[in-house]
Amino acid sequence: MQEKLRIAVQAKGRLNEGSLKLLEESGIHLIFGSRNLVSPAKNFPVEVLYLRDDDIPQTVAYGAADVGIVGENEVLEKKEPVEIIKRLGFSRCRLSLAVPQQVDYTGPKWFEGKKIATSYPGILNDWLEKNQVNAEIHVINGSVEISPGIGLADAIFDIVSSGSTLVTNRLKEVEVVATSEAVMVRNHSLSTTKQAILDELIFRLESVQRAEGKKYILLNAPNDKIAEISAVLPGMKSPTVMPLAEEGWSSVHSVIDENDFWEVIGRLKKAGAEGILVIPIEKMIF
Ligand code: PRT
Ligand code: ZN
Repeated sequence: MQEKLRIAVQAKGRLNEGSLKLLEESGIHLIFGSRNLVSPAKNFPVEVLYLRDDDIPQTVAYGAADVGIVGENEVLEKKEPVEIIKRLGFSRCRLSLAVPQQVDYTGPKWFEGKKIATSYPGILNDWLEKNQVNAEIHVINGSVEISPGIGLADAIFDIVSSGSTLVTNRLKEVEVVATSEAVMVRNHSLSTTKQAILDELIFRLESVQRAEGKKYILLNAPNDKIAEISAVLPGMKSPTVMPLAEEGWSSVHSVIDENDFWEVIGRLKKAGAEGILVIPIEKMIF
């Protein structure tokens, strides 16, 4: 039987959907059984192992999985010897210290002698040491944000995304200690076969990532305007220009960035472009 690359993903929670979507977009179609712990893929030598996110760094470090998709915060916290090979751009958040809104925060020294509730004692401890602050770390799993309100702690150190949980609990963010996003981690020693599968997987992921935020644009233009229009279109190389059946007109194709989209469209119209079509791009391979 052919060797398979085993990928650990979160079984359920915030990372699950993004992780599976990324694999799907990379052409890895999983076969889901009922209550299966492992899903093989239909057409690619990988299998997916479902775990709690907290267990992913260790599972990859010990080699029970070869690769994992996990929040960077868990990698930072667990300090397992895994290597981050790709930043995946979803589940972005930050790890911050927050204090009750009425506190007059003066800087890191405010935390001296205080009690801080968190599920991330390792990262917090590093920050306290770096800032030479002695504080008491109170480890709790879940509902960290309610601790100051019920008198369990003076402050919290937790994940913040929109910030609304802090507001609801009358807390304010005072220090951003780390930022995080979903990352792909790998075990240090993979067999040659597994390494080759991983290389192919990374190649596919990069093709998908490259296409994100990019649009394919087609437009018609009179031949004497093509130079001006081409100057507006950055594209991958120079735009593709093809003659139309109608004499003196061409069709121009290129790739544009979604961020510059409306500005580019405006300039193209001004330069004489007509019949502009914009199409999503699934993958980009150079
Ligand atoms: O069961 P398992 O252990 O696998 O899951 P879990 O409950 O530990 O993790 P889960 O699914 O909640 O989160 C998985 C990962 O998503 C985290 O490790 C982060 O990398 C990332 N992530 C991104 C977040 C958030 N955004 C987030 N907002 N994880 C948690 N939150 C929570 C946070 O703890 C706080 O309670 O949401 C609240 C804050 O959100 P805002 O938007 O109100 O600021
Ligand atoms: Zn967890």
